[in-house]
Amino acid sequence: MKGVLALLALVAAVTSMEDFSGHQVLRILPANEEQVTLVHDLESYEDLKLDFWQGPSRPERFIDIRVPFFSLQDVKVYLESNNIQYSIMIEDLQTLLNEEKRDMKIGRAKENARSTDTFNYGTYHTFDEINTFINNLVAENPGFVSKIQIGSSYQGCPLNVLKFSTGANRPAFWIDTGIHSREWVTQASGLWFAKKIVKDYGKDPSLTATLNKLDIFLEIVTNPDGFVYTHTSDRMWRKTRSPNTGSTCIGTDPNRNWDAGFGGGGSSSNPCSETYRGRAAHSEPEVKAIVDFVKSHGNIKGFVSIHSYSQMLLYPYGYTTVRTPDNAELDNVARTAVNALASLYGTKYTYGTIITTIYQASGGTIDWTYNQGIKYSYTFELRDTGRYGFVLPANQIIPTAEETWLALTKLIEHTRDNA
Ligand code: BHK
Ligand code: ZN
Repeated sequence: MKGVLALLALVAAVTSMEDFSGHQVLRILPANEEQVTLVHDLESYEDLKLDFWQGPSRPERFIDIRVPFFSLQDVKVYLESNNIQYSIMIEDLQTLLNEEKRDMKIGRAKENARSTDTFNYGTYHTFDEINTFINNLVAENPGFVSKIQIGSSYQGCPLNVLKFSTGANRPAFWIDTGIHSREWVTQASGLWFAKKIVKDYGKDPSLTATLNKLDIFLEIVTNPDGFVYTHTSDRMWRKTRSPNTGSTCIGTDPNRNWDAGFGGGGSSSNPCSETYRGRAAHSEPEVKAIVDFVKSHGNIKGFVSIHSYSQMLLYPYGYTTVRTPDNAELDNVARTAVNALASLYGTKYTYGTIITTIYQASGGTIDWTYNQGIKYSYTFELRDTGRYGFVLPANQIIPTAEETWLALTKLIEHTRDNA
């Protein structure tokens, strides 16, 4: 009986994963304001179950939308009858996800997760595997690396932050990855950064100088509930997993939940939207934990929040077109950083303010940190530019982390030398 139940539970677990067979990702290129509006109107047809991977758009700027199989004909007819240009970026999303799953199995077979030396950085990992990695890294580097729990997620997962420190009470640099759970290359890069810091300290003169002046904080799984959900139920989950009163839709966009232009343009009041801002600023425990940590620390000088995809390096603001008083400096540092990034594999990044480079977004992380006085506040959008989007093949994890580290290093060095 027990065996039968276990088997049933297993079957249920296996079959509860969302199936994306026949789902396509379309890249749409509106030619003018009228077409932009027409594309955005698609969002109001909730029955189509569209998932805007990138957007909103503006004329001549593409927008990527995941379209379920059952809506494909309707959407394509709509676009064609309105003469809106589009192309198919991903023919069948499930095919990519099957490859991803297979690569994870191969990747796991190729690692010994008992040590961070034999850990496989070139594969995707689960929340449990990442927590084991964190514990191992701390155990291997006593007196240098520690784990701080800054809070708990809505579902009670620990919000773990790695602290790299060689002395007491230093000013600090913060890095977070995975605040949007489906952006898997970011958490994977975070793991690589953690090991890179440990390997280079005492060997690389610049990082050594940095850690003799600054502490580094790194939150790898910033949205654990969402992350677990991407592994168990829906690979394309972006938001938190907190319920919303009066709606059956789950989750808040943790990058619209901060108290910086909260509720403004580029955020939604609809709990079913992927950019739902939440019932109030800092309503999400995952956000509130960072807010409390930043405030109580009181001496964070640089803050980088890492997303994917689009290959961009962004700085404030996202909620307003008003330039910050530090615009020229932030722009110069961004240029230096993206040039360093490109020097390794030629990967091209654009850079600029959030609102001019990507789109208006209110309640975003780095607008809040900047307004708190953290001048060097940046957001990355890592690889790629849309060929694979959120399903970046695992063989790109290490190259992505390596090149991003070069840019991150520029941001950290500038913070070290100027803050
Ligand atoms: C980045 C920083 C601040 C505000 C918006 C963004 C763009 C980001 C978003 O929240 O809409 C795009 C995204 O998730 C894909 O990483
Ligand atoms: Zn994101």
